[in-house]
Amino acid sequence: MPNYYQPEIETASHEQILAWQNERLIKQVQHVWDNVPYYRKKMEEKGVTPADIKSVDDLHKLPFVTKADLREAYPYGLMGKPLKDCVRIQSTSGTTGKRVVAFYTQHDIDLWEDCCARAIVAVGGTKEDVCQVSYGYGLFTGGPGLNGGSHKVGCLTIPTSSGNTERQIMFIRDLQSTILCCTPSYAAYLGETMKEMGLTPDQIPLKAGIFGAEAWSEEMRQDIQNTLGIKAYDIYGLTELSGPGVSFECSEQSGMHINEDHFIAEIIDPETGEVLPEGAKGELVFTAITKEAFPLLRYRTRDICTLSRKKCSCGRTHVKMSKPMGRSDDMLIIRGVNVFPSQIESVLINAGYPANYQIIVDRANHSDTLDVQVEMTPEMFTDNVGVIKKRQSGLEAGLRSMLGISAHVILVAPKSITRSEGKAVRVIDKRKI
Ligand code: DLL
Repeated sequence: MPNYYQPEIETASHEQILAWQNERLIKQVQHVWDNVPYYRKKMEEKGVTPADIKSVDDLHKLPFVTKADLREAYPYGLMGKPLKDCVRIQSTSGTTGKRVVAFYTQHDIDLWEDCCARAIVAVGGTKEDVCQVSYGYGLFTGGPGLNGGSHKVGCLTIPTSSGNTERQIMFIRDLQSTILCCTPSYAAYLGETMKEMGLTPDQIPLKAGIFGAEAWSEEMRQDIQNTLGIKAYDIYGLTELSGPGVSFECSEQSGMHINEDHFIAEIIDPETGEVLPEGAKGELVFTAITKEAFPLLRYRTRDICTLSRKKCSCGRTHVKMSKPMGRSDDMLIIRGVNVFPSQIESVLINAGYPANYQIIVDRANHSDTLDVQVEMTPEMFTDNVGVIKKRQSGLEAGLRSMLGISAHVILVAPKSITRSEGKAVRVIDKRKI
């Protein structure tokens, strides 16, 4: 028997979902027109008024909102409610430029936590479970979002936040945590530390993990599942739209159901802005149809993925998005070739290396250079130069066939690449400096 948090919504017919979307979109466009002068101006510039939006079919008439708009309108310019009606802000972890600050009414928080509760129930969570939330708390949405969802499900919630890895493991064992929520790179690090402590998967009570906030490959999923002895599920979201729980994986573990009663998804060509048909790869765009305080319409996420309406064995009817294959602004162009960090990760993990790597792009003699530093596992560690050279050239051949360009691989000692407790830093592009 599959588990749903809100069965009547999660398994609603496509017609019902469309009816909700149409009704909420019309209302939301009017709300934004009346209360967000910044976006109203954009609509006026495009010659659109609320009267032109009669259903989801008219969505394409609306202007996009981009990160540049968020920066320009920072901090209050895109708010749909007066500050006195807001109860919380969250903010992105962005390191360049102005941070995104998102506002929430109590109602917004309530709906966001429902989305996170759906994700927890989808991995088998019930009030019998102990849910350890090891995403960062504070301005980052990971901790607060999953914390709220876990409360709604009625799990015993352990708000460890990230960091202090040995204490995390102590709580997992002493308090018998069954569900772990953190970034996939931190989950991998926890697994590595447990192994070093001599713990085997059967000594760890965890059964499921809800991992997101950064891209991770199928290979990394297998790795985490094996070391922790759990099922590892993906969860996606972004601060601009609430946080985690915009979409989540179910028992099929093949793509994430988008909560379509709250978010309308489109895939566009990132170059032209043209809406692409189902199944095409492109940039994900979201329209938030229930948010009050920060009601973004047609927000360009920069995440590249595909959508699928194929029937899902879990019984959920909401459209599924693939794992993001990268961000259009994360994509590296090296010697004219498009390279996504996830492609490099697949090659490394397929060859038996851990997901501890760093990609360093630079420029020498007017040509781009691509170095990939990869950690050896303790088992493969050796100081035999011949063996290391052979392994490096093996990986270089694998990367050349995956990427179509050559890369220089440097194998480094175990544990020499700094571990992340939140989102991992995978790419250092020195060309921009
Ligand atoms: O990362 C929200 C979140 C927290 C999601 C915890 C899942 C779990 P931001 O910091 O605003 O919000 O970053 C949003 O992170 O546009 C994607 O590029 C990336 N991202 C989020 N989830 C995934 C995922 C949170 N499952 C940005 N796979 C998004 C790949 C992801 N990338």
